[in-house]
Formats: sequence, C-alpha cells, structure tokens
Amino acid sequence: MGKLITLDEFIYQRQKDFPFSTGELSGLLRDIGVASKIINREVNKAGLVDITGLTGEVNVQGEAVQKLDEFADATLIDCLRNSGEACGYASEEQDSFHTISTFDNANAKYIVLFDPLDGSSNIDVNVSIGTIFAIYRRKTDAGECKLGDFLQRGRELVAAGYVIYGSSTMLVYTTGNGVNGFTLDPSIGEFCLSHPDIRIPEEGNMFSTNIGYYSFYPEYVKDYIRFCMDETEDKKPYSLRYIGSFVADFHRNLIKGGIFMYPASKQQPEGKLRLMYECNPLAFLVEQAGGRATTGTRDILDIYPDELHQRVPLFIGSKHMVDMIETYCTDAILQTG
Ligand code: P6P
Repeated sequence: MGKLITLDEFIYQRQKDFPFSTGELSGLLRDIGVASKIINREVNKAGLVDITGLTGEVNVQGEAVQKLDEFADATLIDCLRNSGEACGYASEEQDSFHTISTFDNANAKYIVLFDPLDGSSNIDVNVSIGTIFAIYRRKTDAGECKLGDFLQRGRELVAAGYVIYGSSTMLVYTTGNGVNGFTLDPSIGEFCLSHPDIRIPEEGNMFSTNIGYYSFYPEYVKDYIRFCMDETEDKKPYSLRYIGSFVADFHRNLIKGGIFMYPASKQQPEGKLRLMYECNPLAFLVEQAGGRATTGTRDILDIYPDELHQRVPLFIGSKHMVDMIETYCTDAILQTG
C-alpha cells in the first residue's frame, strides 16, 4: 500500500509548490475539510436522531428546509468564522451574502459560496448527498463585503470542490492545478488521498437527466436523448443514470465518463441549478479534469452573473459528449434563425 497522504499533508505540500503563497488558502481548504467531517458525522446518523425531516421552514429558494440543511449551513458558517481566512460568504440557504466581521476575518482576502447540502430531499431515503463550495479573492480592498465580491465569473475562481456523502465520504477539489480526491477514513478521522490527478474520460456511455421532463425539453435536447438511446453499427445505447442528487450524478460521471443535463424547459426557462454555488464550482473542476460545462451556447465559466441565486441551463461532463450536445443546440439555433 502506498504512503498514506492526508488532506492536510497534501495541501501543505502543494502550498510549498507555490513559494509566494502565504498559506491562507491552505488554511481555508483545511477548515472546509473540518466542516465536512462534522457534517458527515451528522449525515451518517441522520436516520437515528431527530435531524432528518423538515424544519417546517422554507428557504430563499422556496424549498422546504431539511434540518440537516440547516445544520450543514451553520457548520460551514462557524468553520469559516473560525478560519480567519474568509471575509464573507454566500449560501444557497441564505437570502443574501454576509460579511464575516470578526477581528480575525476582517482583513481576510477570500470569499466563499456554498451549497451546504445539495440533494437534501434525498436524506430521508438514504441517497448520496453533497456539499459544494467555491472560493474567490475578494474584489474590494477591505471592510464590509460588497455584492461585486460575490458576482464574479467562474473564470475568476481560486478553488472549488465538493464533498459527497455516499458509500464512502469523499472530498474532491481543485485550485487550478488538476483535480484530486480524498476519501475519509473514519478510523483515523482523516481525508486520505485516494484519487490523485482525476481525469474525466473524454467519451462516456452514460447520460444523466430527469427523463420525466422529456416532453418539456427543447427539440435539440430530445434529439440528443434519442441519439443516446439509439443503437447503430458503431454505437450501443447509453445507460441512463439519474440519482436526483447533482453531486452524486456529477461524481459518477467524473470517474466513469458521462454527461449530466439539466436544460432550460417550458417549466423551468432558466433550468434549475444555481450558477454561483452549483454550476460554476463543478464547471471549474470538470475543466481541470479535462471535461466541459456549457449552457448549450456558452461555457458556464464565461457567464457574467447578474444575481446571487440565478439559475442556468447546464450540460456538464465528458468533453466529446458536451461538444456534441452543444453542436445540437447551435445547429437548432441556426435552423430557427
Ligand atoms: P429534479 C436536488 O434538489 C437538486 O438541486 C440537484 O441536486 C439535482 O440534480 C436536481 O435538484 C434534481 O432535480 O427536478 O430532477 O428533481
């Protein structure tokens, strides 16, 4: 068995590769790792204690808030406060962004956006869920954060990643120099390097979308889905895999190859997934792993955000598969003029 490398050791080692780094980002990544271990502990016993189910409240998305969502949100916020490395945050669970005005954080240079527990409607049925985070440098010099600190294109991301609470708990992240995956070893309470330098296969044979919405999709998406299901001389039908938990669907495609699609539709004209704390972080990560992420007409990372909780259509995964759906989309636009 190779040398065991913990997340902390890996972050420290990679920091040494950047002589001018001051260790602040390293500290922030470590603190997010700590928060995810705390969340993992509660996720793993959710069925045993009264923190599953609904709080009876509704979040800014108009979605019923699960008790575990609230716990995960509060845990991440506490860890960011304690880190001293983040001056502000924005969460799927919070109406607006927040400045962390404690003394230690006031001069910190990073802001963090996160979806504390994506797919939380699956908690009660024991399906994998996840935490997604995105880290930017603040735009303003100091003091109270401004909206402009948060509304940055994905191209400006400094780091991004996710934690998947599944058959094992994994943290996968990038700082713009490749993608690495760490599996939590509960016996020592450490994330250990298990998937160094992850590369997504350029081609895949799995497609992931909610086929129940098929009749609402644009024609080009229907055409592509029919292509996926077709059998030809040199192509077998692809498998449909849809968990209904973005992090879980994304992670499977990252490891095995495939495409995840949440298009715009008659019912959801902008799609469903959120640009700032779902699509951008995973688009940054998938590009670092050799994949792609598009709205159908433009790269996700090139979008100039208008608002914190904006939704965008999303096609993300293996490069050749995303290239193909983008061609279907642009051809459809050319045909309709
Ligand atoms: P639908 C979970 O609620 C989520 O935000 C993503 O994790 C998931 O990919 C998507 O919604 C599922 O949406 O409309 O297919 O139930």
